[in-house]
Amino acid sequence: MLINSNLYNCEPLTAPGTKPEALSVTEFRDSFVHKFAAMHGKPLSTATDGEKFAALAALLREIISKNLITTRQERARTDPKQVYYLSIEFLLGRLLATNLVNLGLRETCAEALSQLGIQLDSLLPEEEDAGLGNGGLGRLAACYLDSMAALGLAGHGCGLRYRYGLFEQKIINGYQHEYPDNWLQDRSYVWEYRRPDEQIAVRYGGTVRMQTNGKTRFLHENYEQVMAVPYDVPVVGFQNKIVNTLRLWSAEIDISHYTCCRQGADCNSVIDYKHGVEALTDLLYPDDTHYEGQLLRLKQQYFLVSASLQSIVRSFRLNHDALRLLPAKAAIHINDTHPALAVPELMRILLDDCGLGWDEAWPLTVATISYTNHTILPEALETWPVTMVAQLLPRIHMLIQEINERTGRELWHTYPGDWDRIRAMSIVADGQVHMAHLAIAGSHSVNGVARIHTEILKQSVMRNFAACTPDKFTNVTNGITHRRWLLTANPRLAALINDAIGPDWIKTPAKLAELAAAASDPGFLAALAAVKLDNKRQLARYIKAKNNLTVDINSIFDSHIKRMHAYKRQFLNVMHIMDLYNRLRADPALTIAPRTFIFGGKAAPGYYKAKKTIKLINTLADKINNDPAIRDQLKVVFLENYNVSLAELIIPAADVSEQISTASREASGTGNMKFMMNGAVTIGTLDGANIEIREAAGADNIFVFGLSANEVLDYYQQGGYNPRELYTSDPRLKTITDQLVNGFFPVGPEEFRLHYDDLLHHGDEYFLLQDFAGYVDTQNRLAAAYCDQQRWQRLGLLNIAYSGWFSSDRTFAEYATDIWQLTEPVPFWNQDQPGIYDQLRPLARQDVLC
Ligand code: 26V
Repeated sequence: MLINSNLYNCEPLTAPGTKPEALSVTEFRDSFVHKFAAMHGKPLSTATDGEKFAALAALLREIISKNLITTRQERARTDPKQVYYLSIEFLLGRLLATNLVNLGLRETCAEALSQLGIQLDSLLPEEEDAGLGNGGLGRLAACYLDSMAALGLAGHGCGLRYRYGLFEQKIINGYQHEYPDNWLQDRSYVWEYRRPDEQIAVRYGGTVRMQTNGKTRFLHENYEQVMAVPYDVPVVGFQNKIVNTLRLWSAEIDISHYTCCRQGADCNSVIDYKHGVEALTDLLYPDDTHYEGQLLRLKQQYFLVSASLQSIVRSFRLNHDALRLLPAKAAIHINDTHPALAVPELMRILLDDCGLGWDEAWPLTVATISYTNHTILPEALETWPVTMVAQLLPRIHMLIQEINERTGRELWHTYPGDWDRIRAMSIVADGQVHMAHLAIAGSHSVNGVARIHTEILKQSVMRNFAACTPDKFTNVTNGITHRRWLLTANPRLAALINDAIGPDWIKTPAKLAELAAAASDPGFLAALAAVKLDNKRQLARYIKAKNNLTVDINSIFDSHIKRMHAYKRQFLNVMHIMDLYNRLRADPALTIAPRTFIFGGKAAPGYYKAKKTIKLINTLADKINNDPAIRDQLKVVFLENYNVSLAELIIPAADVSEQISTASREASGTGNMKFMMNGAVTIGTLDGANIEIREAAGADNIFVFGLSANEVLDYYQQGGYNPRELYTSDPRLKTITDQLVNGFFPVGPEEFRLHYDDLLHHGDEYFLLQDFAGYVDTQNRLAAAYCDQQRWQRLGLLNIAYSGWFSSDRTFAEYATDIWQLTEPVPFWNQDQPGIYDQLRPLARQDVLC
């Protein structure tokens, strides 16, 4: 096999049949120079990187704008069914590189800039990450936008334009400190289009009066009105000239209300009103211990839902007279329960604004809305106090009560006399509105995000609903966009793959499977190793710059990057590192496969234990990194402010992907898929999508350990777990656990007392002591595999080869055909190559929980 020795100067990554923008290098360069001069009025030679970035983004925006207009014109002509993906979070990250790739202009741009003495790579970090999400749920939404545009579907995101995204994390003395993420820098976002002419009024508070003259009507009066102004962020399709939009709503004052001040009204109340309105979309809520009682969060949810649905129905009515066509022309998808008020809001619009009767409106609502659940963690299942809903949203409250009564009556018919079951399925119970129950009642489809997750939903938290309406429940295993996570984030690997199998995989990621043939090609495996080493070198430079730590690029880069949470078990990883360290200290002659353990992740500001885990990792890092006795065989790194851009740097450089959640707790995980696609080998539990990764990659190509989901659930239900017994019987565990409080760490005995107590006195809820031995054994097996480099590279290669099924193009095609029933063909899915993904589909097994 011929390997392109200069991986940077490969041919443009253009798939046959696709249409990159027709712009030569010279044209691009001249347009950039022109744009720069017009924008900044100064010589390019005196420009800052920030100014060059602004000009480049503006130039791309022009190209994107043209495509946006033609996409809209084409859609107006063909009137396809529209998908609206409602999500309180969209974790976009940066858009410059991905827009260049999707336009087919990355190489053209890099060459044009280099002719001007500018490095494209040095401009990319000038863009602020759009961090409008907490983690997996928000990033998933962003991946889906990319796939919808790539597949040419008329799909739009609907979200909120938070002025501050997820907080910026700084590590000071080992502790997390939170700072506001001022991503807009008090300017406008380079990619967005503000559309004040399409603003929508959203109403809060007030009273509802029933009017009966002939027909019963409900009049909402004395409300406070807030204007929702849309900002459209273009979503560029992959070399297909399609541009969809992510519509982000921003809260602004209703100017008619505001002018009262000048006319002598109570100025204080007007100022309060202004501040209240501006606060509405100021801040993204971090996943905190619970949201209950946080009025502003409920206001945000309704703001998103009301603005989006009014705008959807308005644009539907511009083109269609018959409301009965709504489900045929619009699919409204709610990403978790945060937008579940879409159910009563659509009812409100259909009943109060459009004049339909209940029996017409309800079937239309259910046929239009679908819902994805993303967690079974009880503390994350949303409820809202009925009194709060009634006060803030009086008409919505009436509708929720009505939906509750009617669904209750139907259940009574199905299960006469079974009050316990009916109460358990109630939307309103114990003074709370249960958002998941509302979402299930008002949707025609409910799905989990990995096979095991859907099964657990059907057997536990949603079992009554699944028994009652089994056809509503379905699984769609998550996916990630290979265009961002492989093609854009790992250009060296993408180039190597192109050399080996050509570029068709970019359009049809299932074709990555053709790479498997190279598993016995030592030349290819060596080239793969060289790419990984280059990526590791790049990450090592970053670690040196940020943490002032030198790491060995030939050591195993073992990465654990995700939100900090007890169920994700960063602490189990720490326990293994402590054990390795203890072994090295006990035997000064011991030589191990050198390892660099890389952590990254934010803890919710109110999540005390997760913040202590960050301190624990950093304290351990200080101890190990400064201990000459271990001869640089171990390094521990915590990289601050984990975000999408940092993930794009870490994942291509990782050898090992840590996916070690307590089985049954991680709904799917998506980081696991990104690592797999970049050739990192997973060490993980049989949880979430790890199960399907194992099936796709082959059981020999992933390292699995730990309790099964069934075993965990049995322990939760029946008890019988005895962590103290493990502590006394395994000397390694006794040592590590005691070290948390016995002065081993130079921080005082109370610093990690909570970790100690949770293991020994609070039942070890996440089964760390139980899974420890299996984890250590599996880490040892993994290290042995790494030492056989040929074998290791083969493992990495097979992971890449079988990762195509986890492309969000596959996921989206499943949503499009099974849930939204889009009539338009989904390219590359059910048309070009029927069955190509089916060949890769992880085996459908009955014993999913075993
Ligand atoms: C929210 C909260 C809020 C209250 C405190 C604890 C807590 C814990 C977790 C969450 C997140 C809930 C929703 C979520 O982000 N789920 C994630 O969705 C991903 C995309 O489907 C999936 O890959 C992750 O496994 C799942 O945790």
